[in-house]
Amino acid sequence: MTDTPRLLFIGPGMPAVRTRLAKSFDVVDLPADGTEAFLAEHGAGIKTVATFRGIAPDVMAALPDLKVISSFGVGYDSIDANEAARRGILVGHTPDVLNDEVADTTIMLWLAASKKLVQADAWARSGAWEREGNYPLTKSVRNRTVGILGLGRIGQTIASMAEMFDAKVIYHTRTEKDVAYTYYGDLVEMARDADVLVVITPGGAATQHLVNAEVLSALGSEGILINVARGSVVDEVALIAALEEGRLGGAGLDVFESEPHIPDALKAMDNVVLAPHIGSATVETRDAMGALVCENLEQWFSGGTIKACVPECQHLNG
Ligand code: NAP
Ligand code: 8YV
Repeated sequence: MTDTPRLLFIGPGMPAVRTRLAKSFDVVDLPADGTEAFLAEHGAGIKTVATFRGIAPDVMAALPDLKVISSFGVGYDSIDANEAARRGILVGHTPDVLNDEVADTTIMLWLAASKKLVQADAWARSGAWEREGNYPLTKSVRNRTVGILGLGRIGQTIASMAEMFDAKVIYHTRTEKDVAYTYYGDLVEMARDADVLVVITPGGAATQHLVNAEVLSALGSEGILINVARGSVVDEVALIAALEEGRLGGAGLDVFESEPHIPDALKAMDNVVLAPHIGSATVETRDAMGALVCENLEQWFSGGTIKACVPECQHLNG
């Protein structure tokens, strides 16, 4: 018998996080198979969850004593935060510590897509330089209009970095922000004026297919789409059609609708740069995210509040 609260660890996750949590919590792992039977036996009494892949509604429902969920990642579209709030459960996430990393990845994708780094690399490796001569010229990234869909923590970091490339930054969000950039209340109008469209909103129902065929056509045959948000925000079928038909110039994609599946059509295109959801994926940033997962739970253990709470549950946080 122990006084330490029982914690359900939903992985696979970082071993260092599990080890640190085991110092304060009685950690049990959610098994990959036999989940239902496991929860029927152990669900009652579990007060805390640390998760690296959200929490399914049936798992949350099978935890009647749950008080806090600490999630790895800033995006929490795989957690029903409204249901958690209704049940008085705090949901923690990992904002801010990854802003620079995700912005760096965004700029990398933009530069790679515009300056055709991947294709030029293939040209160099294949011997085409010797056989066929210099790689064709690309378009400069300087003095472009960069439209940012979602000007939050990460979007604002991307905006600052884009300014270093002499970009004119414009943005679309539901509510106008107190910033010097030009606000567009209409996404299609913004896409029409942008050379590059960066998508960095949350995922989930509210942003499902916000970037549709109309937005992509407005961005245009010279335009570049960069998606570092969630695959669900962009209509992937419409994206493939726009690229195939030349209505969109190119794309840099870190996220996809059915990860880890990437449609073969995208893989076959030479005007697309693909990344396997690596926006925050460096040792340093993942360590910082893992530490915040622990801090959220440790703070709750000592005082009943968490350090980084999602807005839906903020009213429950002390
Ligand atoms: P944030 O600070 O909450 O910013 C979200 C921004 O999106 C806000 O400006 C918000 O403004 C806007 N927004 C929300 N719903 C919208 C809608 N329906 N239409 C237009 N704009 C909308 O979040 P963040 O920390 O910057 O993170 C953003 C997202 O990036 C995460 O939720 C996650 O999905 C994604 N992400 C991806 C990676 C990766 O590895 N690729 C890494 C980290 C994060 P309004 O509320 O005014 O609309
Ligand atoms: C992580 C992310 O790759 O923070 C987010 O929302 O998408 C990324 O930082 C993801 O959370 C890991 O599961």
